[in-house]
Amino acid sequence: MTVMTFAVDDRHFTDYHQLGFCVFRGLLPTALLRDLRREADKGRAIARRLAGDQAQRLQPIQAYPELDMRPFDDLYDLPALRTALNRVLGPGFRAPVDPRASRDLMGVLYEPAAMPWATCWHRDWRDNVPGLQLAEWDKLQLDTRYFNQVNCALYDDDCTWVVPGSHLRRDTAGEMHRFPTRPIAGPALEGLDVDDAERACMAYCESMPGAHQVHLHAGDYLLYRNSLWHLGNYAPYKRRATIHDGVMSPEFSAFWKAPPLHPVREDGSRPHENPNEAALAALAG
Ligand SMILES: O=C(O)CCC(=O)C(=O)O
Ligand SMILES: [Fe+2]
Repeated sequence: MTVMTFAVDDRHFTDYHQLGFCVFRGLLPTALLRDLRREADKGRAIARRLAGDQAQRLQPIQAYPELDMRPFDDLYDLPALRTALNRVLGPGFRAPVDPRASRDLMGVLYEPAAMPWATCWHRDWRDNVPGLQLAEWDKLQLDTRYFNQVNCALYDDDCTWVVPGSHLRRDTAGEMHRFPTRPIAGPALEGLDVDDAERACMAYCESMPGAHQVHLHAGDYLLYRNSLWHLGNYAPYKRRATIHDGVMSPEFSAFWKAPPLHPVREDGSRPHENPNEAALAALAG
């Protein structure tokens, strides 16, 4: 049996624009998958040495000379990937997409060694960068030169959950009521053993209206808008090595390097805006 080779089509374009994500199924050739696994598995040991048992990422990988960057560069140079990114993102970028423009960001996501864990539900930047000027994020939410993120799975990966279509709109009443305050609370795991923590994380994932679990197979490439509601849910027994990257335009690179933050206050913090303060007050009547 030969492995099917990936080719982009209209479905990827419509999924990305309508749902906020699309999957390039089986993008990685087997030889490249093998080389990437070898380097990513070395990276897991480095991440745990540096950050302990609960380490969940190593980023940027180019900062670790022990890792051979060649397979990661081979991924960037895959003709099928360039073609696909340009088909899906090219019109919005108004210029050819340069996959390597994110080389200084590319990382790898790993499973924690000891305890289950889930990130909070969030839209990146808006909810997880305290101090961001949300009016600026609002202006860019629909601009496809910004907020493009990648999870490329080297092992089967069902950690990522999304709310399809949420990248196109503001929060629904159900979403606002589920997470009325900032910072957004993650699952309550304090004092739980490994099994209870796993169940609590899953209940948290499912508690979001419209939540959808993304299932990636080894070699799949997920392109998504990190402006949609999403999270990562991790169990120690689910081996994970997923390349985590952006697709950077010059505009998004500039935003990343100097995000629009509120000025620092006297106490050294920046105001963490609640995007729904006015809407929640209006709903409460
Ligand atoms: O682990 C994942 O797939 C998602 C991670 C994530 O959302 C984040 O790091 O902001
Ligand atoms: Fe995120």
